[in-house]
Amino acid sequence: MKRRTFLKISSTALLGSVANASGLVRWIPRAEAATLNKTFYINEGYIEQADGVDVYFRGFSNSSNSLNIPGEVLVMQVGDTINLTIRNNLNTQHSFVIDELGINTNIPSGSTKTITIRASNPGTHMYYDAVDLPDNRLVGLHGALVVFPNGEDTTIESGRDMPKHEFVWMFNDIDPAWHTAIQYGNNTPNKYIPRYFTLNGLYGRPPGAQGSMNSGLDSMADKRTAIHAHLGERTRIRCLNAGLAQHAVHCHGNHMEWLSSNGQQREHIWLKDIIPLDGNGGTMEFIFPFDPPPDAWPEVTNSTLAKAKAEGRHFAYPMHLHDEMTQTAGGGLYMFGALTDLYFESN
Ligand SMILES: [Cu+2]
Repeated sequence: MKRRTFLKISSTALLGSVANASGLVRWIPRAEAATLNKTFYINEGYIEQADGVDVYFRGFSNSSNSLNIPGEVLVMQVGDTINLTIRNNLNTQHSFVIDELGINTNIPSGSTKTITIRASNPGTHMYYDAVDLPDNRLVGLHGALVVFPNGEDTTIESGRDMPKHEFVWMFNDIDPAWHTAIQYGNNTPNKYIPRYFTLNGLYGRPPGAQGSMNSGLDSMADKRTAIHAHLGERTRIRCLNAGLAQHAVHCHGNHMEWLSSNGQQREHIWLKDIIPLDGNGGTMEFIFPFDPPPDAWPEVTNSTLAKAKAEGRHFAYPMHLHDEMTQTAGGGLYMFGALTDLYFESN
């Protein structure tokens, strides 16, 4: 039997291992379609959680000795082809699935498969392993595919101008007892009790919490998750939920422009302070406009932002979840869960 590749990822090592894993999406539109090549490795290992506990994960990773949770965001534009090669380093069978694109490929233990990805419409999709659904998706075998319009189209799906910044927020919830059962091939417990809630695999320990602002562990210190933008720099955030819990995504500072849920464009764009995100593979997209927050005092203007910067302060507003379970997280992790900050930057 093949030797298992087993990784122990500490919070410091994690920083390197998630370098391209999540968050900020950079994309320069092209007039010509392209063929892109990418390789993932299905690996397993332990990741230290915000409270110091090691939890077992599997991930679509960027090398044989890394563990990426979630997998790197795959980015393409309509007309492109991605040839994705996946090597399964584990002694269990896995798969690669994107429901909306009709992709479902089995990858037996120790084998390598190449999958061709093409998309005819812009959108946000989850890729995941559907073996023993939802088990392998929950233990980390998931990531996002972002499809942009072809390079000549400067509008987003709702007919608005392309935003200045693009981010992916991948949510997950983690019941360590389930992870352990899946690791050993045992039946999962009857009850699912998530103890950890993550955003792009990271925690939301706020500044001041013991050990916080570690960029390998805390989303607020991660520039691919916490959002930094100037006034007026409209930012699209594509939320995906690999976990089972439904969420209520709440932003401070500005109302959000609700673009879509589960791939369905909304006919009318509502301004909302809370938007639902379905569990079990749900998606939701919104624009955070980075307008001056109404009624804020001091007012948020380029001059108050410059003054704050000179004094070493910043204007940041939180995104957190308005669902009870993510706040209590099994009773022990209040507000260390899936939250991050939106920073208004000075020019
Ligand atoms: Cu709040």
